[in-house]
Amino acid sequence: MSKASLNTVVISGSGLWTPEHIITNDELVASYNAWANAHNARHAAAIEAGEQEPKILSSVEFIEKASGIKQRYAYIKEGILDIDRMRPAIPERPDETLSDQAQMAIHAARQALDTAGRTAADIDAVIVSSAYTQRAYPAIAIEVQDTLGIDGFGFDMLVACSAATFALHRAYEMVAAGTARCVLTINPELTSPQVNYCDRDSHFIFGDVATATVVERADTCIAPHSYEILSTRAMTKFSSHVRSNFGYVSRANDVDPFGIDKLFNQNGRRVFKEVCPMAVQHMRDHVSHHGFSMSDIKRWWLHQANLSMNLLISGKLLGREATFDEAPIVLDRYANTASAGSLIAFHLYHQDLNRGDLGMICSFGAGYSIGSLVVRKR
Ligand code: CO8
Repeated sequence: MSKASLNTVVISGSGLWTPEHIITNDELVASYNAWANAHNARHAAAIEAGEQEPKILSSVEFIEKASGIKQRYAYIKEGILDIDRMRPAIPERPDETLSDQAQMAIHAARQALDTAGRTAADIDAVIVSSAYTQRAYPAIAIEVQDTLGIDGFGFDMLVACSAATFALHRAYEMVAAGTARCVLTINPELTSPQVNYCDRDSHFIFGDVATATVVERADTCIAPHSYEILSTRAMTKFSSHVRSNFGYVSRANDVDPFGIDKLFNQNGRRVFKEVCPMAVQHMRDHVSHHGFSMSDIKRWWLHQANLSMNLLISGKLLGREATFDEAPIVLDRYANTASAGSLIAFHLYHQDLNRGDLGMICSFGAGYSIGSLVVRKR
């Protein structure tokens, strides 16, 4: 979009809802190992006969070293560590009750509205964007819109780990073009129902959280901390190396809609190798497009999937190791929260920047997909 005839657009508020339940690596590994031992005992004869591979045990040391993750939050902890269940026990809610994701979304949305100094009356559109939505329709966004008393319209969108930045792109375009004055984007990342807690390679990766962002015209902004969006950029490149086949067609396929391939699964090594260079190139090009150098960027609010991934990417961008101040890390506490990671980092670490400071918000993940925004503190 040419900026000539467009409104100047800012991020004026952000919100973060953190579930009250924590699962530490110790707890998770103890549960997985107890499950694996019980599985191996149950299948001892087949394992002994060489007809089946035994389940190998998980380790806290591996998880922390390979990922940097020390704990994760769970929307509902009950059931996840139960070796006879290995998934959260989330009761189905009646249609008259707020859905789980709408409830998560509303906490974060209210905080984002407060920090922007905005009320429901100021919002023209609500976008709920995340790696999954718990139902197809009515849209979670419309439920949130109704609960908060917002006029206008709402819709849901899915772009896996880039859902939050891609939603900010849509919000930016609407506000820039004048089709909305103020847009609320929300990312209720309820990942735990899709984690295969019986898979040693991925049982530790994800956590639940919700983030929200208010995007509005610069000339209406009254927030004490706001960031002009200088530009947005997106790219996608098809890959099956991060995949979930969960979907409504399973019923017609006559297959188990909750089978192993329907849950999150990945070739983590391949993803690491393929996504890191793409993300570096993407951000380098985006920053350079403005005539800025990488050292002009005061803060990199990066996707939070893996600590080594973030250190590698920020190191390649800066030509040296980035400090916490330059590229804050939240995944030790939050784990990978799908699309919310970069916005958790933004929410927790943005108020200390000075007027004129430049920042980059960038997410990368399944699809593959990469979304970024270059922003400047006002
Ligand atoms: N405990 C002990 N050892 C283990 C474990 C474990 N839990 N798991 C694996 N190992 C072993 C392996 O067997 C292997 O052993 P060996 O060398 O003998 O073969 C060794 O440890 C090394 O294994 P890996 O090569 O797999 O380990 P890595 O160092 O590559 O680390 C990671 C694995 C952490 C998965 C890493 O590759 C990674 O983080 N990659 C990036 C992944 C990524 O960013 N993916 C994007 C996912 S997010 C996304 O886009 C999806 C959005 C949807 C969200 C939905 C949520 C449900």
